[in-house]
Amino acid sequence: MSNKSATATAEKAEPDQQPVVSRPSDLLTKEERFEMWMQLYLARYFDVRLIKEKKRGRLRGTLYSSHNQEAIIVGSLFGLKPTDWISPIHRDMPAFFMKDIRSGWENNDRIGMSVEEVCAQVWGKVDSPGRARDNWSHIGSRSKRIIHSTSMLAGTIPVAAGVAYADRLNGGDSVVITYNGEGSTAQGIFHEAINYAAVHKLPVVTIVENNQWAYGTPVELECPTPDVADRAKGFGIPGLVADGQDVFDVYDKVMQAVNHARSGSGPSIVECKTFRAYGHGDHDDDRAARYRPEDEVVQGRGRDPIAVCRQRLLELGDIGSDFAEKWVAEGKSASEATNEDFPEKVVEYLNKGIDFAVASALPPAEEGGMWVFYEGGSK
Ligand SMILES: Cc1ncc(C[n+]2csc(CCOP(=O)(O)OP(=O)(O)O)c2C)c(N)n1
Ligand SMILES: [Mg+2]
Repeated sequence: MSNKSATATAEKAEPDQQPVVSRPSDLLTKEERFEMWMQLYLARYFDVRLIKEKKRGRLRGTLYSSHNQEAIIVGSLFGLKPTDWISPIHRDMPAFFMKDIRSGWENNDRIGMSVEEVCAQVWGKVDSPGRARDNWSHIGSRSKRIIHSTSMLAGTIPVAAGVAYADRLNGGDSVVITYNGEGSTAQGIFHEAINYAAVHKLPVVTIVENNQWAYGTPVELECPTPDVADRAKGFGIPGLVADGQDVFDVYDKVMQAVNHARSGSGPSIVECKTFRAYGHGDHDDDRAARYRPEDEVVQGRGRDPIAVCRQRLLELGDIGSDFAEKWVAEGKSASEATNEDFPEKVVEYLNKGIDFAVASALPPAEEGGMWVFYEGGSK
């Protein structure tokens, strides 16, 4: 796993040569790096706040926490073109509203869902994309270029291959990013779909969020090779390993894969090594505390992506020491963290989404039987 510093490694250049830049993140500006840090807080706050809302009794349904895995969401989305496609899963709920957020948090024209829509989905309200048919990630949007999420592990990779193929036939240059837990990688469809993408050199980047646990199964009972990314060798495609706690390392590895895909060279697997902070869902938290050794959990939560990013910004001189004690959200569970641990902008942004969701109505009961079968028209 690469933990090298982000200092530019420009090789000694002849006067008439451009310096060789080895990492895409070396080209990020100070403002962009700071924006990535803010986005980490936003993803974390979404999680913290929803857990609080549920504890307060204002929210029902199962939550699938992305706590400790935010660098994967932010680092993978940050370098995409607005027109690229993504297929998030249960663990990536913030990705639905953070896709293309770089075009402006308040930009209504960006090609990603709004925080209001996503909160309405979580609350199961009429203004949600799923109109209360589900309260979590089973949503998508063709216009926002988000492939509908499914519960079938690895089930979106073949869809991603199809979307990529169609886009290529239509003369597009889109890349499709699929997100999967390491628990997806022993599924037959994982292999079939990546094989298909490799044979046809389709621009599909398969991200594996290796958080060490698939429900109650540890990764060593899921995958026999040291790195899940080793599976790429069988398809003749690149298999990259990123430090999933380091947003800049994730960005680097995903951008390498994205550039490879966009240039017509085909798919890649990017394994992001991380650790699942809680149970599979909050219904599993008590059990997870028993099937996972305590020291492993403490260690796994020990490198918080928010702190890793802050440290990097301090080293680079992007922020001063006054920021060292500001917004200390890292290492805090949802019950420990307060609004003061987060930038005001983040709290306000999410408040708008939650206020919208709470105020939104439940759908009329008559809708219950609708849209189960095809009723004509197209969407
Ligand atoms: C095809 C398929 N088989 C089994 C399941 C049941 N299932 C739901 S979650 C899960 C484990 C997922 O592990 P991982 O992908 O690592 O996700 P994480 O728990 O880390 O979010 C399983 C086996 C499923 N959803 N789909
Ligand atoms: Mg897992």
